[in-house]
Amino acid sequence: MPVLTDYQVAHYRDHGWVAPVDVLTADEATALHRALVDAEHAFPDDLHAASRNNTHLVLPFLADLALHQVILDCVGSLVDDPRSLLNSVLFIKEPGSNAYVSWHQDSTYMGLDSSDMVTAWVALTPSTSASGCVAMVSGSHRDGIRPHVDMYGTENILTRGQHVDVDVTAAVDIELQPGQMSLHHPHLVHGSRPNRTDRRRVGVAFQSYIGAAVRPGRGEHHVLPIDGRPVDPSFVTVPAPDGLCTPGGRAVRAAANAALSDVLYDGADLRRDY
Ligand SMILES: O=C(O)CCC(=O)C(=O)O
Repeated sequence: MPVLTDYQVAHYRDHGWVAPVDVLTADEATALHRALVDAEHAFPDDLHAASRNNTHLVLPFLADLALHQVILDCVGSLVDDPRSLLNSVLFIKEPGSNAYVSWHQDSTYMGLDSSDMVTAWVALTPSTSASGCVAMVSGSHRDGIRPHVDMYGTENILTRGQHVDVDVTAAVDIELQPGQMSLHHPHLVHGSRPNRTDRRRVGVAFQSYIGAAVRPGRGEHHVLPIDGRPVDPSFVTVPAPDGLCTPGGRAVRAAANAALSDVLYDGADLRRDY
């Protein structure tokens, strides 16, 4: 039975997002966050503020989350024949940090030929208005990709600090408890504000699950197959990690991140480390 109700699917089509969806129990999410913190301490060179892309390729517990059946079932209701996961990003805002994410549309720089994809953002700690949850501009996915300006900015944790100028007064704060997720369309304008609480705000964005008909528009894309079915050979398929930050996993992640950086920073004046 599909996890998303017809109402939720209709909400996604209409608004460009749907939330909250329960994926893990609060205890499971808290245990995952603890495992993440342990890994951050054990592997500081692999996991730090400028190294948060594609951690599911070196952390088996995040690969397991990426392939969680509830997430895959939801994705299957929103994407035509999903076959693979493109990337992941750990979006972490430390307590009281000014880190924010400028208003943007995900697929602007993703280098794919189609928007048949969806991002799943899973909260590992409370993501609230006070802690700088993701805010979505409902319905903004309907008019295609708008012009973006690269702003960078030291507190902006988005790669190019890309920014789109839209009226965000009606943006909806997507509050999530640990273990809940939101799903958003690649054309949806969204962003997030600083964390004004004394707790870490941690979310992992699986960005994005892509349909079987999607093809690279430019660059090389490394994808994790999600259910064993074939992925088009125009993509480079990568394995889930066989242990925590193993040499093999590190090599796979490094290649995926290098390719991702080439795609995301195509035509940019400045390339950041992430
Ligand atoms: O986590 C955030 O604050 C922003 C997330 C985001 O931009 C995304 O998932 O596409």
